[in-house]
Amino acid sequence: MRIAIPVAAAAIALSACAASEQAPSAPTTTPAPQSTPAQQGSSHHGSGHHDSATAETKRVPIVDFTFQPASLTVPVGSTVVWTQRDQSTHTVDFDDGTKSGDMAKGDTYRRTFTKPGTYPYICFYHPDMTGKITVTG
Ligand SMILES: [Cu+2]
Repeated sequence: MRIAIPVAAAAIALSACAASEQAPSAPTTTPAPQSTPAQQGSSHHGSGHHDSATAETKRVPIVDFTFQPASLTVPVGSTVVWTQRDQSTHTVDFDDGTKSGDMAKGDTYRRTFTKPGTYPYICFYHPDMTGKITVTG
């Protein structure tokens, strides 16, 4: 009679009730030597959010005399790649003076945006072809 009780308790502890049964006898308060949250957490506080949005590479095909999309927003540091898919020659001419030069079909032009701001551009040959890159900091 006295033997049956501890055997039953052990069986239960090993199966369903393991978590609650082990709580009192669980290892003491320093179980995780691998990561030290205090170190990482405190040194990284007060400077806003995480590191700013990750720079991306975005593609803007030039198709049917349009930039697709005509308006694009990217985080600072991003690169935009225009791919010319029309038979007609096009350009990407920014208001700030940065120009792609003539782009024939199949040509690509890329620009990396290192400062936040708004960067409108047009096609030299087709002034109604307009686009805009918005760079967020
Ligand atoms: Cu054009």
